[in-house]
Amino acid sequence: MTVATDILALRLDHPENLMARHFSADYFSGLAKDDQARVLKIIKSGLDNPDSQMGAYAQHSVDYDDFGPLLDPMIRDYHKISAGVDIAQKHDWSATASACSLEDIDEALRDVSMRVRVGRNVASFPLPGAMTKADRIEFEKVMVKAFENLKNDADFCGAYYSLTPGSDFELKGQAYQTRVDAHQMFKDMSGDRYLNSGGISSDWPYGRGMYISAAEDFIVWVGEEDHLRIMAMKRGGDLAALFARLQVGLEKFSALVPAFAHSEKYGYITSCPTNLGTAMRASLHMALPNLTGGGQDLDAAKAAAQKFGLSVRGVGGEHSGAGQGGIIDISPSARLGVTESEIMQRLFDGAKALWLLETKT
Ligand code: DAR
Repeated sequence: MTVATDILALRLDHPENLMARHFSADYFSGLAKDDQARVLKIIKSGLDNPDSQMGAYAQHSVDYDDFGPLLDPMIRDYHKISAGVDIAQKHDWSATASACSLEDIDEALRDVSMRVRVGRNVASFPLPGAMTKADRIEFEKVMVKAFENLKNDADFCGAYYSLTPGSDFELKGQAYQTRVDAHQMFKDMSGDRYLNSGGISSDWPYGRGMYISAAEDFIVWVGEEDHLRIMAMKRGGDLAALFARLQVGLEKFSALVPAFAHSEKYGYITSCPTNLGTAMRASLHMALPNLTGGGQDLDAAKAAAQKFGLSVRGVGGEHSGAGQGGIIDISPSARLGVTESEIMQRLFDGAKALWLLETKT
């Protein structure tokens, strides 16, 4: 059996696997041997895990340009951008200057859990899937230097916790688990079969850690699916304040670290093509007991949310179920071809539409 025949079979059994859907045996066979080897690493996750949605993780920032005939159709399919439309990612945070509060929808939404994160990868390092253990340790050292500076900032002072065994900042055992349970630290990546196949969880837990502000409302993950996941979280309803917190923290942190991988076309370069563009995921938790059948039926909420460009997941992250009382995590699906301000507005509009559905049900 060849890769091409394996993928053809995969395409028939798993039509949702975008890598299998768009893989071209002719294109692949026309590549030089070393490029074929690079492509096999990029698509390994989709081959090993037939139930993949995208089925590929870039290994180097240049992969998106070097293997455009393979990756661009997958990216367009996922992000719903047709073949004839130019992709030219723009960035705009200006909406954070205007009021945008969930309380304007309903008083009952004045105290919800909100989070917004962006992925970033430093251009001078391989993407996480291709990093060696030495790369991961070196990368963390570069970030620790930046955090030493951030600690001196009145608004973002905090502490760094490392998962690297023997680190001066080592976080382990129950202290680690407490941070995971609080949704502040990421869980053990070595249990994720997709990330394992993509090389992203290699050398776990070396080179991994998190910076958290004293107020515990600004966090930087080091060494997760992207080099960095930079996030702000708040309880309340003030989406503009949440986004502004991230915007300022991101500006300050970005000034302390080497340049991020970015392209005119795809915006911020990420491991997973699903995160390209803004690389932003903005979400909030809403109790929708009617729409979720008391938390038993996430699919019903997913179907309702999809109409408003929202994706739904459980409150425990990707692949988790609804929480107590039908609490779910809602988030605008679009990352590429929309700006940061448009994502904030879509989250507000989507939350309003779902809330109206929930309260009239
Ligand atoms: N499991 C991979 C990733 C899908 C999107 N989620 C990310 N990137 N965390 C798949 O291709 O299904």
